[in-house]
Amino acid sequence: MILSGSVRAAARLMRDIEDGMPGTDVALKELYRHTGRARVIGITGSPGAGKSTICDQLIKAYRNDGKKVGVVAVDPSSPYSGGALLGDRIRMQEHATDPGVFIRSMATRGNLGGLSASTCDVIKVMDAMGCDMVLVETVGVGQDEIDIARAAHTTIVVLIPGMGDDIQAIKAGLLEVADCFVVNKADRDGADKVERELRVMLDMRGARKGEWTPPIVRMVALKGEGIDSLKGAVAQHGAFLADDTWAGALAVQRRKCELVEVIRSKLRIAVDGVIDSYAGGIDAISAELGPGGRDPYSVADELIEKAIESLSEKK
Ligand SMILES: Nc1nc2c(ncn2[C@@H]2O[C@H](COP(=O)(O)OP(=O)(O)OP(=O)(O)O)[C@@H](O)[C@H]2O)c(=O)[nH]1
Ligand SMILES: [Mg+2]
Repeated sequence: MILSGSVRAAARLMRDIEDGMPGTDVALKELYRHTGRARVIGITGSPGAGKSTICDQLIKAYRNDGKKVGVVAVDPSSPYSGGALLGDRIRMQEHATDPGVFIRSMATRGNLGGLSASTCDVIKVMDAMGCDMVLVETVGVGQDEIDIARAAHTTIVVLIPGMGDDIQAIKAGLLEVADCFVVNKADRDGADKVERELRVMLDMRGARKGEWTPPIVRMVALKGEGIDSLKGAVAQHGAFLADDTWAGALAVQRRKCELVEVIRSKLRIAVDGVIDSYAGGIDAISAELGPGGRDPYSVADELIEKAIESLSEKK
């Protein structure tokens, strides 16, 4: 159904993945063979940096090329109803009626197996649906977001002027996952300074031979300025990834992350299931713990053992 382009079937599966419904595995196993065509582009950066505005510009640019575009907006904190867009994404809604654009929002709600695992699954569905490009917007704060960035082929890190010392903290975590930097809001003072600081950091790291050096693209996303350079940088990185000397190793690296995610997610769901089957759940189990009672190590062993039993029963 999804392979033949049924948007409703795909939307339902993506909602089930978000809600952590059992049984999505069956569909994903089927779909997997049909994935691998889409280019996945992560867009990350601090809140309000202009990620959605950049996404919007990229959607326009790729649609002009006749490409099908999927967008996954990952919002780690604010709760909102499934499929609904955050206020700031109203701009993207102009694409909502375009049959070549699919937009999904992911919230932590219901993501039993972890946000990054379910985001990866949603990306796969969009890939199998025939999306040429999948844009994934995340707020670059936590480990989840960094894991999601790793799942992308190309990760764009968005910085803005006036971040002060924050830039150091943000860059430290994101430098290693960045394939391209955007200095957005270049219409404001301080864009030069951010760019200079970035160059110093990149120079300090030093380019190892044959390694990719992330380009720095200046943008005024609100006006669409710099979008062609960004598109060019993404295309260049794509060509680099396709280079024989790197393609194999990078693909294995990405698949390794993927496998670890799936293992973690399955275990987490299984253990949660076992805990839920106890009357009183985790609180009741924890109440038995303490120096005079049971120790957490044995209890954890017991829960994990039961979880593994439940997994083999499911087969
Ligand atoms: N001056 C200026 N403002 C911009 C530019 N790009 C985006 N903005 C504004 O910055 C604000 C935040 O933009 P968004 O695209 O929503 O930023 P975001 O990173 O997606 O924000 P969150 O998803 O909330 O983290 C909006 O008011 C935009 O209009 C720019 O190039 N220059
Ligand atoms: Mg946004």
